[in-house]
Amino acid sequence: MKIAAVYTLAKDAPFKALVAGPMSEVFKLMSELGFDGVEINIPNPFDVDIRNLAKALSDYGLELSAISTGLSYLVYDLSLTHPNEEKRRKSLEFFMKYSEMSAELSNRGRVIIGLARGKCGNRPRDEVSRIFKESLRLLLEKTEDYGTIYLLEPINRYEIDFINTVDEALEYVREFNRVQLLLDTFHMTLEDESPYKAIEKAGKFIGYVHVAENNRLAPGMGMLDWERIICKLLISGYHGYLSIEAIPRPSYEEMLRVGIETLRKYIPKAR
Ligand code: LER
Ligand code: MN
Repeated sequence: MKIAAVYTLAKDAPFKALVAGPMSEVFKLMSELGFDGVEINIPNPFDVDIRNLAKALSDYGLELSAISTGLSYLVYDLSLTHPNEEKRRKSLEFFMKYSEMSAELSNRGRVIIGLARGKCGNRPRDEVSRIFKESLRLLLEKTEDYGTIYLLEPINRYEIDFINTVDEALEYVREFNRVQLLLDTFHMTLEDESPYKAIEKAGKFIGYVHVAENNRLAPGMGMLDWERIICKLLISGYHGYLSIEAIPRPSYEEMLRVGIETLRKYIPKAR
C-alpha cells in the first residue's frame, strides 16, 4: 500500500479536511516525510496550470494518487444529478476535463465522485439514481480512451442525502465496469455498522481509501484501530493508496507528520 494526502490548489476552499498552502512548500514537506503520492482537489479543471503541476510532482517525487472533485459542487454548484440540465452538462464537461488531466498526469488516472454526484433534495431517490446512472453511462462512454477509473465515495448524511453507506454505493459499482468504491474511514464510522465490517463488505470493489479518525483529525489523533483497518484492507486484497483527508490541526505540518507516522507502523515504504 502507498500513502498520500489531499491537497488543494484553491485558496479559502469551503472544505477543510485537506492541506492548503504554497505547492512547493507542501510537496517538499510531503516528500521529506516519505509520502508516495498526493491527491489534488480541484474546483475548476479548466483553470489549472497542468505543466506547473506536472513539474512540481516530478520535482518532489510524488505520484498523483487521484483527483478529487467535491469543490466543483461546493464552489460552482455543479453535479452529475443536478435538476438543471445545463448544470448537469457543465458537470459532465468538468468530469471529462478531470479525466483528461488525470490521464496526462498519471497512468490511466483516478477521478473521485464524491459530493459532485449531487443530492436528492425534494426529488425521489429513484429518479436521482436514474439520472446518476445516465450521467455515469455518458461519462464512461466519453472517457473510454483514457480508461479513467471513477471512485464512488459514500459520504455521511450531514453532507449529502444520496449514497451514504457502502451498501448503497455497491449498486453502482457492481453495475459499471470502471467505477470502484472509495472508502472513507470517517464517513464509514458515521454511517456503517463499523468501518471494519464495511471494509469486509466492500471486498474486491475497493478502489481507493480516504483515511481520517472518527473526529476527522489525522490517523493517530482519534480512536480508530489502524492496525485492524489495514489488516482488513489487505485481507480484501487492497494494495492501493491510503490518502489522508483530515482537518489540519494543530497545523498541516503536524497533521501530515502524525498521520504518516501512524500509518507507516503498518505499511513499510515501498522501494
Ligand atoms: C470528500 O472526499 C469527502 O470525504 C467529503 O466529506 C467532502 O465533503
Ligand atoms: Mn473522503
